Amino acid sequence: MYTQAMDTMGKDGDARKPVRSADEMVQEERFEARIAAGDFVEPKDWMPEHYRKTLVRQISQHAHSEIVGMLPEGNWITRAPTLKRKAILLAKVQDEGGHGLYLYSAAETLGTSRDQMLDALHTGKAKYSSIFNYPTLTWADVGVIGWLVDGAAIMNQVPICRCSYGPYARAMIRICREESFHQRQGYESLLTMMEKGTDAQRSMVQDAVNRWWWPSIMMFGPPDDQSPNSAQSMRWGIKRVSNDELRQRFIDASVEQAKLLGVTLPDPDLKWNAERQHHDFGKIDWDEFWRVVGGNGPCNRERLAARVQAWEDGAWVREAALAYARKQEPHAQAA
Ligand code: BYC
Repeated sequence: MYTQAMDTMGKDGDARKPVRSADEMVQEERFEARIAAGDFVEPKDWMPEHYRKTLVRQISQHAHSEIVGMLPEGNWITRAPTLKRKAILLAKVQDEGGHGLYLYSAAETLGTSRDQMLDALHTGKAKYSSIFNYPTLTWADVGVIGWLVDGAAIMNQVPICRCSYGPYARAMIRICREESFHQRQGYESLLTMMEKGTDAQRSMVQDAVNRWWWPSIMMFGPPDDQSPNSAQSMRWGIKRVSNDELRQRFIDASVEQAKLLGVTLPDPDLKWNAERQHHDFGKIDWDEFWRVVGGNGPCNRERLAARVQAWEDGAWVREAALAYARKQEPHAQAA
């Protein structure tokens, strides 16, 4: 996500903003009209450079989140309590890998190679979701990730199925279907522990909820008035619903689910506001959020080191695939 370069591109008052030709201005007007009409933009269509860069930033960050997101839960595959839970968890973690691949492919259609995106991740230039920098301490964390983290992901991602960029929107349709299964399996696993488990298991669930609640509501990003990318992304139909509105919808839905589950959400200020027809909630610790986004969360170093190690361990696979492709080339040309 080459963050600074992208933040400054094409903003008003930027001395480096290129002077637009008459042709470009016409193309830009046509582009804006298509966005206003709700048309999808496709890879070969003309698009403003800042639109392209915003998409590469968001889609690659999203892809990185999926593959880094495999790590906290992957940590529990060998320790799942039953064969059924192990099979479910294996399938879920594999799905996340698949989501990463659809998203890298969607970002590649914008002209950035997968190697460039992965290099940005491995060198710490690219962001990925803050949530995956927290540790999974007990088996209940796996259920809570399904319920809250995948639940937050769905809330954020369903509107992206209507994103103005076609390949991203289409990738999100399949991803959302799979995320829905992920959320249900998490909730069902927690419900089983709450209804049929021991007191120790019930307190394990409550402890996991206490640790994941605040990081989950931070996933939606900074408040709207401190979100530098929101206004333009909303105008371009990349984002359809604002960070704060999605966060509020998620909180409202989670309160009801927590009641059914029999757990307490760790926020003494959480209460129904009849006038707003929404739940009020306590102050979010944005210092913690920015610390984690800035690389100083509990597991940032461990997560990045695991991804770099996986990349290095996979070098022989990439070399073998390239050697095989080179070997096949003369046959392909002859055919
Ligand atoms: N963590 O202007 P803003 C999953 C950054 S995968 C880290 O509001 P934007 C799952 C933001 O990038 C879930 N950074 O930005 C996988 C920006 O910095 P840059 C991932 C964050 O883009 C496996 C700066 O803060 N979902 O669910 O308009 C297992 C200012 O923010 C975060 C997606 O990626 C964060 N939480 O809005 C289980 C969805 N929030 O880039 C589950 C797609 C903000 O300017 N992405 N930042 O340097 C989006 O919807 C939007 O990019 C966001 C942020 C709402 C996340």
